[in-house]
Amino acid sequence: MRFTEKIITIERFIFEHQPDYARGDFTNLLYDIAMAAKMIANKTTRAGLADILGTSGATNVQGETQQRLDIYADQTIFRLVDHTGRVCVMASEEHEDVLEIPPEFNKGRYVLVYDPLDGSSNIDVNVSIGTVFGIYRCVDWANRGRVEDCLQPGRKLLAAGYVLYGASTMLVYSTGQGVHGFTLDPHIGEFLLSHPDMRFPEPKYYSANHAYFGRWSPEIQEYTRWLQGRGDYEDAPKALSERYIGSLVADFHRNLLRGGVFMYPAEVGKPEGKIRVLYEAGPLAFLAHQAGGYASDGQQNILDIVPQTLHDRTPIFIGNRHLVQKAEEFVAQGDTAFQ
Ligand code: AHM
Ligand code: MG
Repeated sequence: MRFTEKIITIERFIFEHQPDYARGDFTNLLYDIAMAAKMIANKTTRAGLADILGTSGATNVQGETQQRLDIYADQTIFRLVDHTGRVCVMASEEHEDVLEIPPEFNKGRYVLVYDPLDGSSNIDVNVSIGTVFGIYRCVDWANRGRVEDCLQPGRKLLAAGYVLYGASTMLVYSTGQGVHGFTLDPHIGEFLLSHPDMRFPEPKYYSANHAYFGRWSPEIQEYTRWLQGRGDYEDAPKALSERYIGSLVADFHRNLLRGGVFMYPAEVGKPEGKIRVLYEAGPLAFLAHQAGGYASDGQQNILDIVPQTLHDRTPIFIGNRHLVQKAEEFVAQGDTAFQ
């Protein structure tokens, strides 16, 4: 009997597929993120027990203080990485300023940006949520550890990925050599390669919060009709079905597996949209590109946006390349001040 399906742990995969420039630090930083993912997953699966064991900030029956999950996720990532000598600075969506490396620890060459737990409206209702991360190299070794190290365009990312806390926990990442997905086996505590070389297939879905339809520009409204296969368009796609979770990681992940486009466009009075350039749009744009897709703010490639501040936002269209390019065509027909 011959077993053909290999079982490949994330550790082995990262080690065997590390980019040429990667020395131990880069590879170990990815391990650290995988470890953080396991620790956060361990809490998210118990989230519903908070009411029984004690609510946030309260002391539970075991005498432990319950923490909000997003704060736990934020601190877990920081505490796993700050003392390793691998990064010189971090930035988290949860903090206004950069997270400096404590003076007693060495500063490495890498920069970690992350959204510890995205999809805040879904945290307390047992709906999928996610962690998003990106890794850059510092811009100036001699002065490493400044905000400038974080304010780099997505095009400069060395690696990016996300963790999806869903029916199972998945870690999906890329170091610029394709996108690879791993599923956590909770019984042995290992991420195992389950989705090698992920590419957007022919699209099935589009994802948008239709409650905002009235706040979108006429061109974006028309774009949604195009996605639905309505109107008189020769190049209309096969009518797409709508799916929207309200957790960017989960919406992106589904569209990556099934094909489709996610959009959170500009709105009247909210031209910047909602999604953060540094912690959400940039890393996911990097993954989309690696999976044969594309991400745009409606006018330019998200990967070209240089964030001016840590918390800049951007409109976003992300998914199958031709669907995103079509969004750009519609946007170009309108008033560019209002996409
Ligand atoms: P958050 O960072 O406060 O969690 O917000 C980001 C989330 C995304 O995950 C999701 O795509 C979007 O907000 C949903 O927003 P809305 O509820 O306006 O549709
Ligand atoms: Mg977020």
